This record gives sequence, structure tokens and C-alpha cells, in this order.
Amino acid sequence: MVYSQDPQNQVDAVVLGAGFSGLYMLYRLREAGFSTRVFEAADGVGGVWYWNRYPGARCDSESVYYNYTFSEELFKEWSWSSRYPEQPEILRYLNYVADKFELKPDITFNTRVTSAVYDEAANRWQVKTDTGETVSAKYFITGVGCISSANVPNIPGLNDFEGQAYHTGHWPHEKVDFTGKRVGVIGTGSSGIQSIPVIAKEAAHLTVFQRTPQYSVPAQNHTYTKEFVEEVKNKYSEIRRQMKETVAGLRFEFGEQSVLDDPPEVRRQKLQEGWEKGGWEILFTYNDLLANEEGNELVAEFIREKIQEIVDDPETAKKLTPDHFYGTKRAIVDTDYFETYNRDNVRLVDVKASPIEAITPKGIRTTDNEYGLDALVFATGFDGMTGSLFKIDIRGKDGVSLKEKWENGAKTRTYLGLTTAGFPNMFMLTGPESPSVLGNMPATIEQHVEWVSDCINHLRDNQVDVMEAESQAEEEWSAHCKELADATLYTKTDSWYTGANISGKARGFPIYVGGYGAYREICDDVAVNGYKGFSFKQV
Ligand code: N01
Repeated sequence: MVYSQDPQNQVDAVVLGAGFSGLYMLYRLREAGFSTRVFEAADGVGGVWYWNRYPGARCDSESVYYNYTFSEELFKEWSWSSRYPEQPEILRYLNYVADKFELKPDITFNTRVTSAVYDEAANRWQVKTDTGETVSAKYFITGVGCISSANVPNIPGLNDFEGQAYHTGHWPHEKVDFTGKRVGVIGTGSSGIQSIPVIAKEAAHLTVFQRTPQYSVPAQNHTYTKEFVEEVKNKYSEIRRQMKETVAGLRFEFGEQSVLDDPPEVRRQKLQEGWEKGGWEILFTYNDLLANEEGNELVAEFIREKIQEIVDDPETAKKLTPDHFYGTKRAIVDTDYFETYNRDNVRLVDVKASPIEAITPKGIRTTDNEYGLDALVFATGFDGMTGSLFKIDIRGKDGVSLKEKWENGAKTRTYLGLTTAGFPNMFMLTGPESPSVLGNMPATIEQHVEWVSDCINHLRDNQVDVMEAESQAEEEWSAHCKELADATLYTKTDSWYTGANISGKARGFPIYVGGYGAYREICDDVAVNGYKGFSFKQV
């Protein structure tokens, strides 16, 4: 169905973004008979998988969980090639979904929503785009992603560089050829750690500018056999159940024991097994890794020893050794990351010890050296959680903007991470104070989309025109999120979770840490109890 060309440009719902969230939201709304427009800045579907085309980009959730499960037919039609497939394959998957369900005709591509203002008299959202269109919608739903607003640090001389510069989150569509080039990479988060080994193989020379060393564990990536893929398809119900009920929407639950319960040799054996299995095994081995300083240190030390073993040059190994709590920055899985520093053409620069002073026409100048470069890669991350929402001028009742209400990010206030008081009929898919980024995104996205579409169906069935989170419910939810987060080690580390990566951004931890399964139960309970915590209006 193509959206109705209403002369007033009115639709039931406007959805922002055509990534995992927006595509499924569109599907559900259309199935329920709501006229829906999706706006997407890119010229294709995919969201982060459209933009993040850097070498080595792949998911860090196992692929069999990194997909939709709402359609058994879709789940059984699609076959992943490997445990952690690369970006082109994931983008192909999302295009396959969009084509299978004929979603593209309802998506307006190459169009960015610039503002969304709630018109209290009409009880509708007025949504404006950068192409000059205004659409009036009863429901305004954001699916803009949690880590989609690229952070390019404001380094002096940024625009003076004469070589090619790239950000991992805005990578060109055509292949970037680093052959014969001296390449610099700034940043060693997931994007840096995935791209560095691949770039090192191609470039003449690679210099990595590292501010904070990171823990990383081997992905132990491998291709899937036909038999395994068939087996997975037969486990559809089990996989869907795991994605719904577990702590992170994957096959894991946290282990039953504290890190401190195991004697050293047993702990070592378990961690060694986790290392060999790869991925996030280690992270889920114990029940208190993310809450117990002493226990976390024991696990961190195990990974530090691995880094010392892998990296030949002791000085480089020392620079690569992290000292924050393991897992409090997003746990990273890699392919040959630490091994890459044993190559002759790779050099590591510690920019905490010798900060970057400037980008020059010919490279990078730190306080103690100058590095000549032909190409520069910013693997410097994103303004997470709120960055993409704040790029849009979203205004609720009384003309108050979301940015003002949340004090520029210093105080996000939501009810369930889905709604915020003063912004009626607006829903944020994987919004701040939902579990979102602390696990497998497609799982948390499916839950949010299904909750929102059930909610909108409920409003229609009960002839309710306006639904709004109550301030009291919001206060309690935000306080609950903060209380849970403060009991963990997450808040003790500088990370994009805490906003510490963005200069001037207020520190917080706007993510629900109680786990996907528990969160789903809370959301379901709210719905079953007549959407408690919300007020309703019939016009
Ligand atoms: O970004 P990051 P990312 N000077 O913020 C450094 C998801 N993701 O794009 O740690 C020098 O983690 C910064 O240093 P520091 C995933 O959730 C998933 O890598 O702030 N360095 C850090 O090293 C991930 O967590 C996949 O001190 C500067 C790096 O840049 C999230 O996206 C793949 C600097 C940024 O690391 C973000 O990952 C990729 C400066 N001025 C991403 N500014 C999957 O596997 C920043 N840095 C699915």
C-alpha cells in the first residue's frame, strides 16, 4: 500500500528512519491499517548499516540472533553466511526484508525531518522536512538509532588536511583503496578495532592514534555450514523465545555465580573457555562482573594477560593494556586486533600521553611528534542516545523542545524509554532509558515496535485520541533507571554510554540496565493494566 495522497498531507503516523526500527514499525502500522509515512535521510534502507561501510564492519551479536523473528517465513528464508557477517550482507538482509514486505513505496528517501511540532489545538504533529514538505500526523515515532550521530572531534586544523579523511559512520559507497598509502586511524572503539586489522593489510603504513586502550576478545568468527543453518531454522521458536526473554536478547543469561565464588584455577579455566568460544562468552560468565569491582578486576586481568601474550613488543603491549572496568565500555569482539600490532607496518601512538595538538595539511601533530599521512580515518564514534534526537527540532506542548526539557542531555526523562511527558502521541523506538544498546538491537527493537503498535491499536479500539506519559510515572521511571545504573560499574567509566566522549556533554547513564527480559515484563505489565502511568483524552 502506498500512503494516501491526502490533500492536507495528513497521515496516521510519521516514522523517522528506515533502519531495523523504522522498517518493522512501518510493517506493523500498515498491517493494522494505519496510513504511515517513513522519512529517511539516506537513499536506501538500512540505518546504521547503510552508513557504516568501513572496512571490517560487521555485527557483534551472533547473526542468527541479529535478525527479525516476527515472521517465521522470513526467518526461514534467510541464511546467514557466518557467525558475524559483514556490513554488505546485513544491508542485503534489510533490503530483502524491505522488498519482501513491499515497504519501500511508503518510505520517502533522501529526506531529513527537520522539525516535529505538536499542535495542541489539532492534537496532531506537524512534521517538516528539508525538502519543504509538511506532513500532519496523529502519531510521531522516532526510529533514529542510538548511535547514529557521528562525532568528529573538534581538533584544530581539521579542515587543513590535504589527504582524504573519512568517518567510519559515513563511509563512501565505493571502495576506498588504501594501497600504498600512509593511513592514520583515530579511535579504538568497536569501529576502530574492526577496521584497523583490515586497513593494516592494505595500507603501506598504518598509525593508530589511541586515547584509551580497550579490552577486546576474539570473535572466533567462522562461516556456517549448510547443516548448521538448517538446524538454526528448525530452532526458530527457541531463538525467538531467547530473544524475548533473556537479559540481552541473545542465547546468554548471566552465570549463576559471583566471579569471587570460583577458586583461581576454576575461574581461569572458565575464562579460557570463554576466550576460545569467543564473542561475549566472557561477559556473561558470572552474575556480578558489571557490579563487583574486585571480580571485574580479576576478569580484566585475564584479558590484560592475553594482550601481553599476543603483542610481541612489550612497550606496545603496555600501551594497549586498559585499566578501566571490563565491559563498562561496550565489550568489543575482534578478528586479529592485537595481532595487528605485530606487523612491521603498524605503529601505535598513545595520545593520552602525547595529545594531538593539530591536524596539519600533511598529517597529525602531537605534543612530541609529527606523523605524515595520506589518509585519515576518524573512528571517533557517535553522540550516543540523544545526539540524533537533538538534531531534530522536536517540540511538544507549550512549544517546549525535547532538548530544553532534557536540559541538553543532562537530564533525560522518559516513561519506559518510550515516551516523555509533554510530548503526546510521540514514541521513541529504543529511546533513552530503555535497554537498547545493552544487548542485541534487533531483539529490543522488535519488542518496542510491537509494544507501540499494540498501544496504538488499543487507542484506536478505545476511541482515545491523545495519550501522554504522566509526570509522576516518568519521574519514577527515570529514578529507577538511575538507581539501577548507579549500582553497577558502568557509571564509573568514561564512555559514550555516559556521554563522556562528547566534549561539553553532561554525564549520565540514560540506559535501563535491568535486562531485556525484565524490561519486557514491565512494559507488558503497563499495557495489561490499562497503560498505567499514561493519561488519555478523547476529543
Ligand atoms: O565509537 P566509540 P565506535 N581524540 O565511542 C576515540 C557500536 N558499534 O564507533 O575511549 C582521540 O566506542 C575514543 O577514545 P576514548 C557499538 O555499540 C557496533 O567505535 O573516548 N581519540 C574511542 O577510542 C560501539 O560501542 C559495531 O578515550 C578520540 C573512539 O574514538 C558504538 O557503536 C561496530 C577522540 C570512539 O570509540 C560506538 O563505536 C561499530 C579524540 N578527540 C560500532 N574522540 C558492531 O560490532 C574520540 N576518540 C555491531
